[in-house]
Amino acid sequence: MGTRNQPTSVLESGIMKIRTVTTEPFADQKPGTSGLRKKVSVFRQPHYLENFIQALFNALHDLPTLTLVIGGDGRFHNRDAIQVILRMAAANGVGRLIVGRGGLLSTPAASCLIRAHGANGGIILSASHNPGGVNGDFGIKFNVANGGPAPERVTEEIFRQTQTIRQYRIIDSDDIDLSRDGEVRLENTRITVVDPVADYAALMEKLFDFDRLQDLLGGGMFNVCFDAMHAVTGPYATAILERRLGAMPGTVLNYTPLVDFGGGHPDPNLTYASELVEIMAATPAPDFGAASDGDGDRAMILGQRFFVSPSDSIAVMAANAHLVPGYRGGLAGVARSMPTSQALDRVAKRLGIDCYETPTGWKYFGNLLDSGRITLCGEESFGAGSSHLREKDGLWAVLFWLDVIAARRQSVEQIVRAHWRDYGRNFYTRHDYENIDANVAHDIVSELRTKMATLSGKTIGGHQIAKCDDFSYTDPVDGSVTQQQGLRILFRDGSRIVYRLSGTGTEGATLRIYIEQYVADSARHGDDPQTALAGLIAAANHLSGILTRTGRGGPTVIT
Ligand code: VG1
Ligand code: CO
Repeated sequence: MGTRNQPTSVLESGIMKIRTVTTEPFADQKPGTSGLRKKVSVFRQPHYLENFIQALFNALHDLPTLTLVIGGDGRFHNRDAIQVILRMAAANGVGRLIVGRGGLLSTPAASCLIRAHGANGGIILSASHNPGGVNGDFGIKFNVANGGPAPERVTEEIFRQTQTIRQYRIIDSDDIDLSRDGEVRLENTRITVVDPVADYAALMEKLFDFDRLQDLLGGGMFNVCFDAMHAVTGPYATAILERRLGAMPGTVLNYTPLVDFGGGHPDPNLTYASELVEIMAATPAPDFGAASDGDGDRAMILGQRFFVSPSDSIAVMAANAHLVPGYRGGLAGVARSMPTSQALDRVAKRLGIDCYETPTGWKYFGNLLDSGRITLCGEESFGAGSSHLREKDGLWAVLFWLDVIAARRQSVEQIVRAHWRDYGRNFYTRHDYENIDANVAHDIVSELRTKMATLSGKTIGGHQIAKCDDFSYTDPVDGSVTQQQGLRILFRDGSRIVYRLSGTGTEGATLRIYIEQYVADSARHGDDPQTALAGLIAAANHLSGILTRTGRGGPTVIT
């Protein structure tokens, strides 16, 4: 076993040593919306990574019986960090580690491997949609045995451990060779290096009609452009779209994962995925465009000169799920994060199923999926997923859309417009003010909170306010309560303004303003959302004083 690998011989020559290193706690190791995210320079401080990993191991029990999946999105520090984690896992006596070849795993593929191998959890090295490189961000997410992000009680326990940590354990050894599949032992820890794509691709084949997709993509009549943004989905999209389904070579752009994502910002939205946006805006353009984020759990869907709002995307997927083999049996229920538009609620109503409203972050969907209450769920931030995994899944969403297109033989735009005609249109936009002064951001939010107490009954932007609150969620499965998840102004006609501070940034603060208004009249469905929502946008800006308080001319990103 593992005889061809260097570490075995190191072990045999007996020069490995478990060291116990003395350390001091760092105050700032509290995981946010999706794991611990910091600047690379923060993570590279002596002991910083080690402290967090030891805190994680301290929060787990029976380490020798555990199997953990490990991989990352290939960003700067991925390579070094993974070696440290392997050495610490061995020093702590973790039973088995399943590692993606090259240290790579997309977030959905990690979730898939945890489930496929019955592992107890996984460590994903990623700061997702945040920029990478030596001056960029790094991150660590911990997933549990269902394959999903650790629930709050687990992240709280890890954080608690980081605050009292005094030592960590690590082994001195050479780097483990992660370039080839196979198995090695490091002390008592069995380390298996696996193909990062195989299990995931097999799962996709179970859910979608690959013959139909092959007809669509391999015929040369339907062109796809998938921008992997030099992040982790390149190998997945190339293997599945080009090699397996016969899409033209060159379908996948920027397919090599690079440590700095080629200097880009792997956040698939209209601002940062500008290369794809330009390609899809040209004449002629490919029939279908998509881009995914750093760790592959998000996807932006575009038609020819047509943008699909992520909230609409989830609603369209739910309404068409019966056309996709993996979902032919029907949807048990659906869920969306609170700021996501209510387009999904309309589909659920028509289908006669429940639609749950959760706080932002995938961890809140876990219990609903595990208990069989829901089959499909999503967020306005370009994340959609289903019971096939416990993470949002970018390439899955792309395959889902393509399978629906293959079944309906209609363009992206035709499908979305037909959906609006059928259900009405929930006009939606999100304005992000990135990297604003943290004190200013907190002042804005606390003043809004005070102001909101006096707003109910008033009319702003031409809409009468029914109620204002700070969103709070009680999990229907375990009864856990999560508070202060976003300030909501709810209007009588169903329109909404929501203010929320991001929990994934690493610099200053990011204020997100979410605005929604339902329009039944199909004559207005072609309007530009910024125009259709102008009244509410102006009201939201005025109420928060965002422009004057920050001195900004407008949002950093408009979705
Ligand atoms: C953002 C999104 C949220 C998503 C989270 C993680 O969080 O709004 O919907 O679940 O990122 O996505 P926040 O707190 O910045 O709004 V990923 O793809 O960065 O792991
Ligand atoms: Co992501």
